[in-house]
Amino acid sequence: MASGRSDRVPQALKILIAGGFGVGKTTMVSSVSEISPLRTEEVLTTAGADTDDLAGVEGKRTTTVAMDFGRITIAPHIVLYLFGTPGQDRFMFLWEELAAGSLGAVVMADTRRLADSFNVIDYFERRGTPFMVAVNCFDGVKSHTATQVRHALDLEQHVPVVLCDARERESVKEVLITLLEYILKSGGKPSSNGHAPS
Ligand SMILES: Nc1nc2c(ncn2[C@@H]2O[C@H](COP(=O)(O)OP(=O)(O)O)[C@@H](O)[C@H]2O)c(=O)[nH]1
Ligand SMILES: [Mg+2]
Repeated sequence: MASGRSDRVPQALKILIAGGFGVGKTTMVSSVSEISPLRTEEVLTTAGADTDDLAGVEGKRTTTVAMDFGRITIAPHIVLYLFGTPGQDRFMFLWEELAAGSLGAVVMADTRRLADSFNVIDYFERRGTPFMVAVNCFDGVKSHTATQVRHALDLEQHVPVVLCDARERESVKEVLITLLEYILKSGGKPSSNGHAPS
């Protein structure tokens, strides 16, 4: 019953927006947030040139060093707090703090650099956090189908895979609704390390 279902869901839900470097996480949080997104971007410097692979995102001038934060009211009684994670592996030590109390995660993927998603997917699988994959179609080019991406990433059948445009608010809302429905199906419990959503 719909009313019973909403009773079980906390009003403020913490969602992670994760994925490799330059995949569109900051863009996604910015395009959907009702508040000015908190960003912690730093200008990319030559010092990071060996570590930060810019192939495919040559126009990228900044990088997220701690997190992006945004908020969206997705239904009258459901507010999502979005936490974008830093993309580079060297910041993964921050993830446990970010993941605390989260209900689920969107793993963004770029089909030109799909291998960048493996670590992230592995992290959520090990943690038992419900996640979905959102393929950011740069410039609207749907070069692969969701089914192809599912196979390439070796995802289980129940993991939602959708194509999206991180710059489009409606597209991002669809992604978040897909994740929310998936979380509800999976039981909707906050991530396991004892922190409540804040
Ligand atoms: N053309 C195009 N550019 C995009 C799209 N999404 C992100 N970008 C650009 O790609 C770069 C990386 O995006 P960003 O959100 O910073 O990636 P992040 O490292 O995952 O936070 C930025 O220069 C964005 O403006 C898209 O859908 N199409
Ligand atoms: Mg970013």
